[in-house]
This record gives sequence, C-alpha cells and structure tokens, in this order.
Amino acid sequence: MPATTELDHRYQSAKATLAQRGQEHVLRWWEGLAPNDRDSLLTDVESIPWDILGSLIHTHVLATPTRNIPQDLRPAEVHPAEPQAKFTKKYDDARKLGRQLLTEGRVAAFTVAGGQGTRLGVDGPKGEVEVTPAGGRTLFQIFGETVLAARRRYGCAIPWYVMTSPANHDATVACFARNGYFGLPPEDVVLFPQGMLPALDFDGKLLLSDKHRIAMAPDGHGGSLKALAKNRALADMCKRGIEIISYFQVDNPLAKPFDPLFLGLHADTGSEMSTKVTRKADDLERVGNVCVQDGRVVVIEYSDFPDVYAHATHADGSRKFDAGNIAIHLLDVAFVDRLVGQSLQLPFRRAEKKVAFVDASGERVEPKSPNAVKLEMFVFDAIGLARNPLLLEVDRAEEFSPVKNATGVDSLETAKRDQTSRACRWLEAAGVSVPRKPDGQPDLTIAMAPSFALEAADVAENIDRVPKLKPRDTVVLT
Ligand code: UD2
Repeated sequence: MPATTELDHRYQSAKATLAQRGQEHVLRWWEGLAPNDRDSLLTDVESIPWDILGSLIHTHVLATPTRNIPQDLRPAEVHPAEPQAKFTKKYDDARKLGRQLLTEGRVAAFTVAGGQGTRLGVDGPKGEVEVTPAGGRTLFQIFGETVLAARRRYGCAIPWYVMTSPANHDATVACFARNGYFGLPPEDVVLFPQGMLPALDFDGKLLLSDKHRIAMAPDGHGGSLKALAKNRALADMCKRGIEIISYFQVDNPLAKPFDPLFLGLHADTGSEMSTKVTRKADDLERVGNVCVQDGRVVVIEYSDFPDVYAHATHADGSRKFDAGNIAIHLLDVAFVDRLVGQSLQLPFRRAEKKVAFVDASGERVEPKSPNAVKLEMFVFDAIGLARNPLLLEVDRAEEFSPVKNATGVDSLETAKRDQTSRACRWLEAAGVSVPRKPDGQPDLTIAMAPSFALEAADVAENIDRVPKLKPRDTVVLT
C-alpha cells in the first residue's frame, strides 16, 4: 500500500497541476477513495503529457481543426507489382537483396494490435479472433506461424514485436503464454503497450471513467513510434542488429511481412519508410489515399479525401487517385530513432466518440451520442518525413483482406473467402486441380497454414501433402 505521506505529497502536486489547467474536478471524489484508488488516480494524473495536451485542448477540442482542401495533389509514383521488361533485373536483384537482409537477421516483424475492435464488436484483443476458413486459427496464430516459418526459411532469429494497449495488454500476454508463443522462443516475442491520452469533453474537461480513474484512450498507431522507444523495443532492435521494421496491422490475415521484393526495393532505393498500396476497389473505398503534395508523399485518410479528388479520372477514364494504403510499411530503425530523438511530433486528429463517464453527482453515464474528443496520431504521417519513400503496388487478392466489420465488406466472411481463394490460386499454380463452381469461385474451403507455404512458390515443395480435392471438401493444409 502506498505510504500516506508519499500520497499526500503527490496529491498536493497533482492538485496544483490540475488547478493550473482548470481540471480540479478530477479530484472531486478524493476524500472517499481508498489508498490504492488514490494511487491509481494520481498515477493517471501524472501520466498526462500537459506539454502536448495543453495546446491540443485549444486547437483540437475547443475548436475543430480546419481541414484545408489539399491543393495541387498529384497521384503518387508507384513501383508496379509486375515490372516492365527493362526493370526485370532490378526486381530480381531486389528479391535477392531482400532474402539476404532476412538471412542476415536485419528484419523484425511489428504488429500493431492496440485498437479496440469496436466495429467488429469484440471485447478482447482482436488478434484472438478466429479468422481462418477452417481449423480455427486466430490472427495472432497466423502471424506467429508466419514468423516461425520465416525463421526456418531464412535460418535466423526474426524477433516479433507486438504493440498492445493498456486495455488489452494483459489479455494479449495471457493469450501468447497460453498458446506457447505460437512455437516461438518467448525471448524473441516482445509485447508492449502503447501510449494513452485522456479523452476530453467538448468543453476541454477531463472525464472520469470511475471515481478514481481518468478516461483514457489509445493515442493511435502513430503513437507506436514513441512507444517503441519508450518501451526499449527500439534499443532491443539495435542490440539485435535489426535495421528494418516490417510493420503490419493485426486485422489483415493475408499480410506478408517478409516480402523479399519489398525489402530489397526499400533497401536498394535508400528509402527510410516504404508502403504497399493496392488499386482501390472503388472511388470511396475506406482506405487512405497515397498521393503527392508539394513534392512529398502523403496519405490522406478516406474520411478527409475530397470528392473532387476521389472521383477524378485520367483522360482515358481510369481513376486518377488509385493508390490505397493497406497499412503495410517498412521503417528503418534509424529513421524511427531519428524521429523520436528529435521529438518530432506527428499531427493529431480529432475523433468524436461516445465515452462513458462518472458525472458530478457520482452517477455513471453511458452516452447515446458522441460526448468526447479522442486524440490520435496516424503512423502513415511519418512517410512525408522519410527520405526517398518507396511505394510498391501489390495485388489485393494476394495481400489484403482486413477484418474490420461484423458483416459485409471487410468482414470475417470476406476474409475467409479471400484466404480460400488465395490458397486455391497457389495450389493451381503448382498444378493441383481445384474444384470450382460455374461462376469460377472455389467449390470447397481451404485453410493453408504458413507452415505449409509462406508464398505461392512453396506449394510445389509440399505437393505430396495435398489430398485429392473434391467439391465441398474442407481442407486444412499445415
Ligand atoms: C486503417 C488506415 C486506412 C487503411 C486501412 C487498411 C488508419 C487511420 N487508417 O483504417 O488508411 O489503410 O487501415 O486496412 O490507420 N491501432 C492501434 N492503436 C490505436 C489505433 C489503432 O494499435 O490507437 C491498430 C489497430 O489494432 C489496427 C490498426 O491499427 O491493427 C488499424 O486501426 P483502425 O482499424 O482504426 O484503422 P482503419 O480500419 O480505420
């Protein structure tokens, strides 16, 4: 139990800070709190970065930042998925270089898994959702097995960093322990929580989620760069000789974090941050738009992308702004270190959300409409700060099928369908006959584990493990 004098001392200091900021109401229930709850409340107060939050309250909470319609926006130059003939050698050399980087242990995997899975309607970590079309594998299991398969393939200890949030950290740690770290040595799996910022009401006041807790929210995946440094993950990477961080989101079961071509092009062009893009499914698809503004690569989120650009076409009628961000990036460790070391601040975004709180009479209120502002940073805003950023187009069907919603677009159903489709394509490329329906869709369900194939070319090596495929079969290939 914290000593009373120490608590008193911290209380006086917190009281002064809060008074100075017009936030004294946070200590309203102090007298009735048990010592441990007092400790929790003071810890929350002490964690608030007033140097940042003080001005954000004026610019992003009391005011809504004006979004200037970006002028002079141009489509970004993207390396195509398939090179023109004259670049075939460049791509082949890049693949070689990428494999070398992997073999030499210079690449780490990094999954951001701090989001709250609100749209999917899950309570615990999103990574625990079973997403495979058969065999009941979770997102974490797919990625764990991918890292394991890559370690075996390249014969080196690829570490895996996973960013959680305080809300799901313990549950994520328990999930990894329960699953034996998915066969990986525990010392090569590093889980750490991201930063949090208070949610504020529309008058710029802190909200209490409980009488002894301040309502906090994750500071966005843009906070991952600082979180890597704060939790000593960056130092750990340097110690291990890691030079490139392969960043991907927890929600995409088709993500290929160890792509020799992408790694090789990134290193060969001296890019500090690279991004994979796909052609957009439609003008208004809910992905970030990768463009160029004032000579810099920028990603403009779907919600901020003006219609005039979204619907713009080239003379031949094709979509002008067609590069969608699939949130798979490569970041140089030295780049992240530089950004963090120079205290470079990524811009904050204002998001209006429903946040439950304890009101002045001590009653808990579950608001029916947004009552608070959450402040988030986006990792893709770092790309505009990177030297020689590289963009690589990839085939959506091969690498992108995120699980965002309970039903419909980008749901479990579409992710399972797309995993089966990819497995079927890979099998057919190796000469396996796959039953298909008259409309061309696979007439069976296949889950292909990373241990079976990391990429299409691996199928040929394991062809003797593929049973004869019959219509309406359910097959798990491991
Ligand atoms: C993201 C991208 C969008 C597009 C799309 C592709 C943003 C803002 N937009 O949209 O441009 O590329 O993905 O799928 O990223 N996360 C954290 N901590 C946080 C917030 C999020 O770790 O504080 C993680 C979360 O667990 C998930 C990922 O970031 O893995 C994406 O978050 P999201 O689902 O809120 O982003 P979304 O789908 O709006």
